[in-house]
Amino acid sequence: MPNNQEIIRTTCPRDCYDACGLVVIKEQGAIVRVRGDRNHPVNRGSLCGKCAIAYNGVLRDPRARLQHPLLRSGPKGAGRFTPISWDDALETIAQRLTAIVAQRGPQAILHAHYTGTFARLAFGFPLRFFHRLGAVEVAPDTICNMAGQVALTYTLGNALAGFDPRTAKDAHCLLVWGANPSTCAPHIDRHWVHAVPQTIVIDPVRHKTAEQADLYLQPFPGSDAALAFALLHVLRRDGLLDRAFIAQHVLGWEEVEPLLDACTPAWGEAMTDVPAAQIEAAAHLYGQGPSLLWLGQGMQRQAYGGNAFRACAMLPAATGNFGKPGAGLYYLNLDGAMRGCDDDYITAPHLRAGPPQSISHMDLAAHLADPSTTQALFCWNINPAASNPEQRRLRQALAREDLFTVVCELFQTDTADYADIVLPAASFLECDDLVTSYFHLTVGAQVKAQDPVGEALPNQEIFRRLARAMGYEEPELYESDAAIIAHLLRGMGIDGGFEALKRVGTMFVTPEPVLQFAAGRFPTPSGRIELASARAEAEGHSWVPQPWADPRPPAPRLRLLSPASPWLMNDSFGNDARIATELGPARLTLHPADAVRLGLQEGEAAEVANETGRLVLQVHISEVIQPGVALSYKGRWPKHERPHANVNVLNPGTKTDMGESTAVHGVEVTVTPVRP
Ligand SMILES: Nc1nc2c(c(=O)[nH]1)N[C@H]1C(S)=C(S)[C@@H](COP(=O)(O)OP(=O)(O)OC[C@H]3O[C@@H](n4cnc5c(=O)[nH]c(N)nc54)[C@H](O)[C@@H]3O)O[C@H]1N2
Ligand SMILES: Nc1nc2c(c(=O)[nH]1)N[C@H]1C(S)=C(S)[C@@H](COP(=O)(O)OP(=O)(O)OC[C@H]3O[C@@H](n4cnc5c(=O)[nH]c(N)nc54)[C@H](O)[C@@H]3O)O[C@H]1N2
Ligand SMILES: [Mo]
Repeated sequence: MPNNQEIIRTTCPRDCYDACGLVVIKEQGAIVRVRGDRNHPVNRGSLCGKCAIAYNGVLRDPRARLQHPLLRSGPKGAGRFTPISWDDALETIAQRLTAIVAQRGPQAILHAHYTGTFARLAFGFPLRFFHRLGAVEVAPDTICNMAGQVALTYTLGNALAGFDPRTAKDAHCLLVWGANPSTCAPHIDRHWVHAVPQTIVIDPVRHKTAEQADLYLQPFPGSDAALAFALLHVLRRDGLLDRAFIAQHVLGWEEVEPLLDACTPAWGEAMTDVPAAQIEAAAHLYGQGPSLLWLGQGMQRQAYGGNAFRACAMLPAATGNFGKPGAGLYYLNLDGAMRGCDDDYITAPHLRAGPPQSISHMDLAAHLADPSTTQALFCWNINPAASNPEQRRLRQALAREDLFTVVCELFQTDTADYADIVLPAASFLECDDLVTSYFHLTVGAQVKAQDPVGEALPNQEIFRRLARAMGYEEPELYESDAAIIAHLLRGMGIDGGFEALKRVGTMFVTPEPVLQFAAGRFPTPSGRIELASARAEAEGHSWVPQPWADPRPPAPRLRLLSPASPWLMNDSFGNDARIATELGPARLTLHPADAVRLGLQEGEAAEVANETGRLVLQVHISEVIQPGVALSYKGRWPKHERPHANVNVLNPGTKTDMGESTAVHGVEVTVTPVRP
């Protein structure tokens, strides 16, 4: 190492399964390069293409970053602002919020946030402020994964404590169902997924992980519950059930079992388009066990995604794939208790005066359009003008002159264009924090590598200052980052605190793999796995999961999937010039048979439309999908597109059966050629 070089080891806090280790190289006090950390157990030195570009591009480019607080000086949405001081910005916000609270109560203030950064403090500390304020929260997970959480909570009692990935060394089979590790967890895909002897992928898109799987099943979107029942039919028929486990741990099997009679492989094929022979093969592979089941977030973004998740969760229950090495189900490892991470300490819910109040993201546009319910909107760690449904209606609502809007951001996003005041946030390279992966049971140090650009501040400091401007007195609102980090690491049993963690970068919180539900007790009301759920029934759902598949879109409509792009991180990095080159123009992938039927050729423009909106996309023809399905990636910045919109202009914001969550993969569209 040249002696003018300094190396800082840190952790990537993006909303990604990988939580990679990074090395920041500085020369003469300035960052010259960000690359992967060779010592990190997940990424082992490499870095995905998108972060390698953006962390050496737009994220560190002061001209691209917000550097000063801004006050709107043009019409809403025009993106015209003048710099103001932090004091003036915070004073203005405090005055407006105080006046709204006095006249209308805090329930007239909405705040929306998500996982722009997933670092523990930058993600959670601002909630202390909003709890004290009493604002209405736009329930964060309703834009992403809430249906699956509700379904798995009914069934297992805890949706957020999946198998420990380290148990894979004892697994015979991994079933990846409705997840795309090759894009969304690229290093886990490379080093973990394919280390299990047999892999099965079930996904309407033949992505890279599917391509490399031992067995790939391609169901029509929204038909997963039927597929789960057909798999169970074969498991039962061929003697692959664990009857002793069922008798001891499963509630409601006797009510599910009669439903299986009709769910033959031939029926399964008719319902899902998956050939009967593949259904049999998948059941046999999974049934041998020990088997791991990874349920993806993509799969539950369907109108009956909750029912599909309840149905899929029957597989490990019926085959006894819990409580032993190499077995289990994984959705999200977010339960703080798995690591001893005291999440409530970070967010301080006790600062709330009344019961929590929230709305679904699916209702955001409607709420914002209505002055009688909503007077102010605060967005932080989120870019709803790009990521939310009903994009056109949302933009109209955001243009409301009397809606006081504050956006706390790194960049001048589409959402920031509608702000009255923009607050510049520091990036993860500019402040200390902790990163916990939602896959591996690790904790990593996010280490400050440079001062924030311009006058930007970490989220935590912004909300400490705002609390002061509001005249709040609770000491929780002013606690330092260092004190919070030290408290959390003590809880996780990390000897030596942040300094010790910084030296290694990332640690596993327990030395040995944790066995999922090892004690054979499930945190449901009965203590058993509840296929039959009184809670589900009381909340308006079926008593047991049902062998349903969504009706196919009526011709000539196609089912539109808009999953993650390998080059974008949600909407983050959509403003990086090199990423834009990798992305090319916004495309719509069609199956060759649909392209012929629609009279469309590769590279031609097509209008994609439905009742909610329209978009012009460039046609790409590929057999990664089956006929009747179209594909266009999420995450482009609307303001960089012509017309000013991304794929969410087509999303009507339909709610899932459970959790008032997003059914974005249930969108239907017509596609027609655009010819001069
Ligand atoms: N069509 C379609 N739409 C979708 C989806 C889909 O599959 N299809 N997926 C949905 C899903 S799963 C999700 S999670 C959402 C995600 O949607 P968003 O949450 O809107 O997207 P992100 O890009 O994760 O983060 C939003 C912003 O956080 C900012 N940010 C990053 N770090 C910080 C920080 O430290 N402080 C502050 N204040 N801001 C920061 C980034 O600059 C970024 O603009 O999109 C949803 N939208
Ligand atoms: N590169 C990159 N990585 C990311 C993100 C990103 O935007 N870009 N986003 C992050 C976020 S916020 C999240 S939530 C995770 C998401 O992680 P994943 O859930 O793995 O990813 P998604 O792309 O949302 O969806 C996964 C798959 O669901 C499939 N799917 C859609 N409908 C159905 C269905 O009806 N049945 C079945 N079986 N499958 C279906 C899609 O075809 C897609 O391949 O990834 C994170 N990682
Ligand atoms: Mo997400």
